[in-house]
Amino acid sequence: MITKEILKSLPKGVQGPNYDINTIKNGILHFGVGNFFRAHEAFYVDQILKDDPEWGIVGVGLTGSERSKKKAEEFQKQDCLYSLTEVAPDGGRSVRVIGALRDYIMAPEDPEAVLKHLVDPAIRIVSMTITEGGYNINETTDEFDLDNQNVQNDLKNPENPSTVFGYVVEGLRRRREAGVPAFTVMSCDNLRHNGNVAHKAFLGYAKARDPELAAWIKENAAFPNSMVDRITPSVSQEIRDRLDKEIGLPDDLPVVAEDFHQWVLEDRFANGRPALEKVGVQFVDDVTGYEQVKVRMLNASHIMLCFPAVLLGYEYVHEAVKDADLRANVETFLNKDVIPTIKAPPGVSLEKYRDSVLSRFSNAAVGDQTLRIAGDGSSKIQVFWTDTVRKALEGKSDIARIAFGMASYLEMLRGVNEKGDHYTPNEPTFKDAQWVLAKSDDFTTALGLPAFDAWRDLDTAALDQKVVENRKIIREKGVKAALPAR
Ligand code: CS2
Repeated sequence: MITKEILKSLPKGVQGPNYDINTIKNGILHFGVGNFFRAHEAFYVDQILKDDPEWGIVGVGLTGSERSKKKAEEFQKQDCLYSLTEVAPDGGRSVRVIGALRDYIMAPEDPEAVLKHLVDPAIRIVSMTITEGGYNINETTDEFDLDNQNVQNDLKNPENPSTVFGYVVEGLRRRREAGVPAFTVMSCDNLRHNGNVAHKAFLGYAKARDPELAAWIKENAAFPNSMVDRITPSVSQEIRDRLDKEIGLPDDLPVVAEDFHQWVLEDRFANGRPALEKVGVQFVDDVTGYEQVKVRMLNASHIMLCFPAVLLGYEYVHEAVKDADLRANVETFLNKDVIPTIKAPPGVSLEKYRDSVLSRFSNAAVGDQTLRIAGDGSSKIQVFWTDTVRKALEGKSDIARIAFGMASYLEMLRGVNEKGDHYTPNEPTFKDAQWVLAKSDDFTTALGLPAFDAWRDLDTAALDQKVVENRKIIREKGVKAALPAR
């Protein structure tokens, strides 16, 4: 267990906070304290606290599951401290203890504690990593989904919320009433225009609650777009134990990440911000080009690689990218389907970006899991592939690789690989109805899944037929037999 005490005698080679954690004040509240947030936003903020101790972070977990309870206890026990191990492709690593997270609240246990922070004038940014599918946008209408049961519950009982939308809007209502300036809502999810999506979601909820409040939020809060990047795998008990042993730091909450990290952020804050430019965050007027490159190249090829990789029985991403056939398929996908339809931001070479992505996937020390990448495929396909699929359907590229990717995804959802091993596919947005479609024996039925809704206004007959053909080949002859010609 890491504690404040241990900071005084960290093992050799482990860097501790270069500031006194007892002097840090909280200026950010963050929803969704996952590994990515801990290796990314908290890592950046940690480096500015010495000069600017006003920006400590209060973390909030929204679920009340047993797992979340355990995590909350671990955070409390460790004074919210944890180690971040950054690993380079050559195996070199550096370890630091991050102190930026200064408090952790499990929202269902103490909703008022969250609201108290949200109304505190010292909290000037509310950030979030709530996943690509977490913004409750209806795929068909492209609007905030007011029919969602949890949203309905919050609208009926707005002063005692349970969703992120309910919390943020109630916090802003109380600020308005108390004459406290609004905060910035900063989405750090891998979405195109994540700030605009957040704006749509929070304003959608606010309008349904009280149009006047919505107008005040629109006028006073800010929703900057950002591009966030750092590969951060899941950490198993086995990895925890290994890290403890190798580093000599007993940590119940370690995070591992690649050495690469990038954050491009629009400089549109309502109520001040930390001087993140001092620690490498790129502030730009318009993040669109950067997001497009990141999401359509890195994230899109991650799932193009990992859906078939799971079927082939590869556990790790670096193993999958070593498979010459899978790698070639991803390269062709990038070269023929993606790069020709992307406009690179000034100074960015898409060819170099492609090579760096493939080399990052090869980083064996990261040990990233194919099942982590394949998880929540439904939301990821919509966000990462839609533009590319639409271009293909408009005749700008071949549908072969997309069809293979879709077929691999659907076959992957069956939960059994080519070696006959079973695994549990993770689709957090699926209800029973989606699982019924996914598990149907009929190869066409699953084409009705929401993952593919975003291009249904176009003529998809040829694509759908190809997906069905690919599924048959995968089922009868295996994934490799279905790989498109290069
Ligand atoms: C991955 C991302 O989950 C995924 O599909 O592509 O988690 C990826 O590792 C990060 O976006 C890297 O920044």
